[in-house]
Amino acid sequence: MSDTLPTTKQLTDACTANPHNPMTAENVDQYWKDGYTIIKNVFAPHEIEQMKTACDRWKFTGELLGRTWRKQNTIIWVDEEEGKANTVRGMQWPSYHDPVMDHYRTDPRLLMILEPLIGSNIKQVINQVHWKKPGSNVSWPLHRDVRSRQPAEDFRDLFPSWVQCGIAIDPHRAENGAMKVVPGSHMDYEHNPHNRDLYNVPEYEKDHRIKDMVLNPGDVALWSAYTVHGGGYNTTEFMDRRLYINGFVKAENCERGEWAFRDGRTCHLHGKQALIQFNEVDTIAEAFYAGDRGRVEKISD
Ligand SMILES: O=C(O)CCC(=O)C(=O)O
Repeated sequence: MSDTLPTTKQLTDACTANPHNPMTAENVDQYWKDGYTIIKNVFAPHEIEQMKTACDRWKFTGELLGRTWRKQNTIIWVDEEEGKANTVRGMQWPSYHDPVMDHYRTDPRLLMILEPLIGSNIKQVINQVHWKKPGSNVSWPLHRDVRSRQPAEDFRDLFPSWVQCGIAIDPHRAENGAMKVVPGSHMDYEHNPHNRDLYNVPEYEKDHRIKDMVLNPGDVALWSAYTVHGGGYNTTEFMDRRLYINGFVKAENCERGEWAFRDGRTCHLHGKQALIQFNEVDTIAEAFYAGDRGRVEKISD
């Protein structure tokens, strides 16, 4: 594999320069070696309360809308099942309309976590919430996120340039549908974004390396574009499972996305929306229900 990874000295220097950095050299090392890492206790309980309330407001908005709805880059995915109540299962880009979600997507602690991996000029392509309602039929079959970094030409040198960050809002345990991860799976094949065989990989269910990504509220999980992961079902009766996901990329290697940090400074969202995953962002300005336009708005990651 031709990707250039940082040396151990570079990793240690990057993390020890600031003693308050929640990202340790061990985290950085584990991220490159295993394809994922978990940084404990990044966000405090009162901050998680704010995110929880913001997520709940969006879920309620989705319930009021009742069907999958989009306004430019912002989309709320609502699953409709015959004879059952509709389920709000995810949304993208709440941050255009929500100062709490915008605040946390650009939190300086995220920059401290990201900088040793992808530097301090960073764009954002994913700003997403996943809900797993207790007892719902919602799961994420095992996959690699490279499947969604399309068109591949717009994401150069994806593996060392891209990091996905999941902020746990609820406890994540096997029984409420915690994400599963396959450590080392990012090194199983050559990093070829055009190789569709890498995208959806249910066969990894039987891989001996698979484990639950056990998280507590406020923990941040990182995984790479080539790390196999996915999520099971929430089989609990009462425990929700909210996950706030932000996907970041080295700005110089990506043609898409909103700025998150420029020369290490926070960039808030304003003005014209950037091209991210909704290719008509410049031509369809109004809000619409996907069904009314015969559009298939498949949930993506
Ligand atoms: O929410 C989950 O459990 C899985 C998330 C996931 O697999 C993804 O965002 O790619």
